[in-house]
Formats: sequence, structure tokens, C-alpha cells
Amino acid sequence: MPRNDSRKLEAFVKWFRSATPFIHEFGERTIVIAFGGEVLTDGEMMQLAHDINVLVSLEVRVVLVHGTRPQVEDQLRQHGVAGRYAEGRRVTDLDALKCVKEANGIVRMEIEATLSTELANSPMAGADIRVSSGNFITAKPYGVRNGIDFMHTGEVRKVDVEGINRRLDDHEVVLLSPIGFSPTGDIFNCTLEDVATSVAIALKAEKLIFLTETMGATDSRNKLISEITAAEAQKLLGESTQAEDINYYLPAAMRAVREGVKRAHLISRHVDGALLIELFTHHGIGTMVVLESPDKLREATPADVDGIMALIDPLAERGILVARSRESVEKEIDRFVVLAHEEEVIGCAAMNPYPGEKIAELACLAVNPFYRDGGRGERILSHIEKRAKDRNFKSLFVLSTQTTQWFVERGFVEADVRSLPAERQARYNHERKSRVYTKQL
Ligand code: 1C4
Repeated sequence: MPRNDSRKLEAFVKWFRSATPFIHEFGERTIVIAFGGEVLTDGEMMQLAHDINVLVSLEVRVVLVHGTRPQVEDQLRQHGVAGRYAEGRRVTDLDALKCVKEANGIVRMEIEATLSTELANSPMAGADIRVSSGNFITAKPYGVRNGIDFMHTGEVRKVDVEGINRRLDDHEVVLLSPIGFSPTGDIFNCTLEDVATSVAIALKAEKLIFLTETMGATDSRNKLISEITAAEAQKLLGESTQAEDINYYLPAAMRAVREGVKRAHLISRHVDGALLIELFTHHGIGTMVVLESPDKLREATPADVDGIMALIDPLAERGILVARSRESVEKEIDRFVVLAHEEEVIGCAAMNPYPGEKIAELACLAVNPFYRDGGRGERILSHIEKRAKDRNFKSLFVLSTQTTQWFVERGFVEADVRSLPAERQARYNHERKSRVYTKQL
């Protein structure tokens, strides 16, 4: 076998095994996936169907909620009806309602057709997905707001949980349109995010996933945020500019996690396989919204020594960290803090005090490679800075060979070895030639 192929196979086996915990986690759980009508107009429905097929084959209970905005716009144009929006919602008069009904019929049929594909030599071979739709959503009128009568625009009033669960128990995929019915027989045009969120909450779903135009929510430097709590997201919306659809989906995700959905995700609809990457890899691809961060920063205990060693040994081997014996870590465990992700140690650092000089050293800083670039390193650093400040230290220093820039970007300035406490100077390894950086607190 050519060497390249054997490498690819090794990577495949490694990936498949690493996905096993996620497969265990999601089997028989409910996942609600919401996507705009653009997925169909842009020809992305088949790739989404491939991912849905994988989930169904793993016995995930899948609920799909589709949008129809481009299709409704198309119907309005064809029928010469002027579309009206207020407060970010469509005002649905009787003419618009006709277009909404036609658009929903078209979209639903196209999705059902795509999910029915079973072509040999394609990922859909032998798929046999059964799709179920129905009057699962009861809606009420959005009403008259600020003098605007929204007419047939509605809001979700009730979700037929039992009806949906019966279909899911029968291993069917439930497909919902952004439409609700009233006990008086009226039809209401609802928003995709309202239907998806209400359904995810009512079903106590494991996950609510929105497929978005961009990669997800971004911070003030326009960098993707991979994980955010509902409270942080609230603050972010007040302080930053997000892509248009994120302004709808992020509040919906916040509402979902505040009302019992475990996690909500915003992931790009343009990346082939985004759904699988988000669900079956450690790092994911988009923004995950949680009620509380599963990462807990806390003082280390002797039970964390194994986790710390697993984290720092590979870095010491590469010369990034100084090698430490298990015994030395055990002995100095009360100097360490750890960042634990549901009991797994994914980050650590130690603070070595020099009380005579009122100076402290930040040492042994590491974050598990799977969890990097999510602000965790900075969180640990801030914690150590606070710890040092609380103990009346004047400054914090670090020794580093390969991470100098990271500290400079966080307010550290280069200093001379001679500025270190005498005791630390005596232990300075002149062969290693680490550079010294310091920060006033
Ligand atoms: N240089 C510059 N930037 C870097 C970087 C590096 N080596 N590594 C990551 N970054 C950037 C990323 O590109 C990203 O940039 P962006 O996209 O935000 O512009 C940003 O940092 C990510 O920051 P974050 O807050 O999300 O941080 P995390 O990724 O969660 O964690 C660590 C950052 C540096 C902690 C992480 O990359 C890591 O674990 N790296 C390997 C270990 C490491 O380098 N630790 C710091 C060692 S210096 C040693 C000891 O043993 O006591 C050596 C002592 C001696 O004598 O030499 C220390 C302190 O532990 N000293």
C-alpha cells in the first residue's frame, strides 16, 4: 500500500475513534436544525441531506425547520404583490399570505424530494428517510404593534410535543415550516427562529442548530467566537455589530439555552459537512451558545496531577515548557490552577511567589491543543494576574522561548534576567536562554 494511503487510513481510523464519544452522546437525543430557504436556492440542500442522513443512521432524533424568505419574495414578485416589513418581520396581509402558502408548499416538497434520494454510489445510497410534516404548531397573531397591524403574521403559541415525539419514536424526520395554525382555522406566517426555538424548548432538545450566512458570532476584532454564554452573548449584541442573520439567531439561541436546551449552535451553511464538524469534533466550526460555560477555572487538587502531566509532558518534550516531574507538580499543586472542561483538565498554569520582592512568576501555562484560540489562555492569565494582585504582588513575570509574542500582545514587556528575584536568577538556565517578560499589576 502506498505510504500516503496508509497515512490517510491511519488518520481516518483516528478520526472515527475520536468521534465515538459524540456518537454515544447524541444517539436517541433530539436535535433541531433550522435553515433559511437560501439553502435551497443556492443548491446546498443535497449536502445538508447527506449530513442529516448520517445523523438519522446514528439514531439521532432529527427535527428540521426550514425558512422561506427568498421563495416568498419570488412569489410576491410573480404575483405583483408589494412586500412589507416592520420590526424585522413581514407584514402578512391576505395577498402576502397566498404567496407564503405557495412558497412553503414548494420548499417543503423540494426538501422532501431531496431527503427521498437513494442514489447508488452516493452518500444517500440505502438512506430510506421517512419525512413527516403536519399541524404541529399552534400560532397566535403577532397583533397590532406601534400602530402596525401585522395581520397574518404570527407567533408560536403551542407545540404539539406528543405528536412530534410519536413521529420521532417511529424513526421519522420531522419537517416543520415557519407556519402555525389557530383553533379558528387561520394560518399564521411565523419566523423560522421562533418556530425552531419554541420547538427545541418544548421537546427539551439536546441541541438547536441554526445554519447561518457567516461562520458565526464574532468579537470586536471580527474573530469568530467558538463558545459563548447567554450572558456574554447579551453583552456582545449590545456592544458589537454582527452579520444580519446573527442578530436574529443569537437572541434565539440565548432564549433556547435559558429555557432548557442544552446547547445552541450557529454554523455556516456554506461549509460542506459543517453540521458533522460541529457535532463530531472537539473544536467544532461555528459558535456554540451555552447557559454557563462548561469550562471551570479552579484551584488544582492532587486529583488533577494526571491531567496536568498529560497536558504538559508533550510540551516539555518539544522544549516549549520546562520539564517537570510528577513529584514536583504534586508537591507544588497548591500553586496551580486548572481549567476543567466537564472534569477533563484542558488548561493549567502555576503562580510561583517571591514574597520578599513582591513579585510572582507565571509558569507552566498550557491549553490543550483541541481547545486553543477560544480565549482560554487569556482567561487563565487574567486569573493568575488577579490572584497575584489580590496577594499584593507588584508585578508578574514569565520566562518564555516560543510564546513571547503572545505575552507582548497582552501587555508584557521584555526585561533583563537581572531584574528577576535573586533566587530565580540563581535557577536561570543559561543554556535554555529563555527570554524574560514582565507586567506591572
Ligand atoms: N506566539 C504568539 N501567539 C500565539 C502563540 C505563540 N506561540 N500561540 C498561540 N498564539 C495566538 C493564537 O494565534 C491566537 O491568536 P489570535 O487568533 O487571537 O490573533 C491567540 O494566541 C489565542 O489566544 P487564547 O487566549 O485563545 O489562548 P489559547 O489558545 O487558549 O492558549 C497558549 C494560548 C499560549 C496557552 C497555548 O497556545 C499553549 O498552550 N501553547 C503551548 C504552551 C505555551 O506556549 N505556553 C506558554 C509558555 S510561556 C515555561 C514554563 O515551563 O514555565 C517556560 C519557562 C522557561 O524557562 O523557558 C511558561 C510561560 O509556561 N513558561
